[in-house]
Amino acid sequence: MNTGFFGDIKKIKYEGPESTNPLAYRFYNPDEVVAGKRLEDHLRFAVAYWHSFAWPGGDPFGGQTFERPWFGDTMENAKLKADVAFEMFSLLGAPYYCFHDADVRPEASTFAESAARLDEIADYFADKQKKTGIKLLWGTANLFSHRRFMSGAATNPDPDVFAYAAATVKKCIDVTKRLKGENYVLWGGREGYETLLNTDLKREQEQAGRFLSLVVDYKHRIGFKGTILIEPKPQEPTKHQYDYDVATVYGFLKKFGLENEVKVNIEQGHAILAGHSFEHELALANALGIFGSIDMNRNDYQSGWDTDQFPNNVPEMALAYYQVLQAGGFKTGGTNFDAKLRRQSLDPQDLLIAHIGGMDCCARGLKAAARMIEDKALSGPLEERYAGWKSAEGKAMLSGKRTLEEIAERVVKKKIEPQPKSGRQEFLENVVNRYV
Ligand code: XUL
Ligand code: CO
Repeated sequence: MNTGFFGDIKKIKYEGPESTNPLAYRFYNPDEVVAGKRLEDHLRFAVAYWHSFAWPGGDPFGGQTFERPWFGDTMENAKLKADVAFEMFSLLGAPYYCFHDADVRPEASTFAESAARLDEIADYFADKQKKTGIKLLWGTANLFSHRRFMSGAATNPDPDVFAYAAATVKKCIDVTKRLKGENYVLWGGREGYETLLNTDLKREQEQAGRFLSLVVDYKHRIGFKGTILIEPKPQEPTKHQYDYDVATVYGFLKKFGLENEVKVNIEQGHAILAGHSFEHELALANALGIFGSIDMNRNDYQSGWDTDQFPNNVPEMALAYYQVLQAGGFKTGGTNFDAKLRRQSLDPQDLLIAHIGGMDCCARGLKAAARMIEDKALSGPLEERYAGWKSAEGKAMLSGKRTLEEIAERVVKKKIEPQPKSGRQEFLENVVNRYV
């Protein structure tokens, strides 16, 4: 059944860089082979259910701007929403989608009834996945919108909330597994605090560690093969969030012995809020062995909150996908558009155009990154910069074969006086600009 929401728009096709058709891809040709792999298999695009289908267009100063025929709290609404969602995934040729429980079914008055509704929608999704070939990149639980979670989910002072959150995550992992989801995400929107005056920070960290251990343990017990991902974010909604950035998450995973079990889902906008560049977070996750997936959006660089805009900056994307490719590309992860329209973008077409632009921008970035790698445009100069470490003495110092005294003795004996060398930053920036 066609809902007619997108009128007579046909499946979006690749028309090449010269096309002026706003409903066509100019750079994303899913079948194009780049660095030995189809673009579709490199990028693994996913549409985020919440922004495109559940968000009403509100901001802190005003409510709903979007009028959607599925807005409302009934299961009929939820099914219409699913119909339109899968229509959009198909029109875009997006191979994946992602959702929270709260995005897809109306909340009921009891936990059991809410869970039954989620099952009913999961059946509906399973059927649509089978018919369209569209897959679930990840599932997750919304443990931050309802007022019961206002003081945290796993890190709540009330153990009943911890239990309720645990039951919710169990249910959402079950549903994710049933829908063959390739990952399960935990974003701790309320796992943090507003003021230390009412917060036992040490206890809350222990609660978060216990919660994650329970989740990992459950995943293995039911044989869920997907990756568990934590999504770092420094603040918003809570002032201080425990999963601040990649480095903080890694420290947390180490403390609880989970660094080989859990990876990170890195969001561009969250990196910016943490005072990092996206590529910094990606490079660090790769260096620490916890790179998993990305949430693709861009933040406004001036406003200081999470604006979740569709990406449109090719040089930024090139540097980001450079890191993704350096990490060996996505395994179970992918590129999830955790991005929303501006609240004045009312038309159904706007939803398509936003994703088309984002997908094109990512494709351009990835292609530029692949060319930089092929030409060793950055890795060549990098290798040269560290070449001294290939010397016998460099290797001996690094592998622990020299004591501090021996190193000091050699500096005196060999009269070592290091000569500074240019870091060539401007040269390298110009090199990147040749590719984008
Ligand atoms: C919030 C955010 C979430 C997570 C999933 O900033 O990014 O949508 O991606 O809960
Ligand atoms: Co996100």
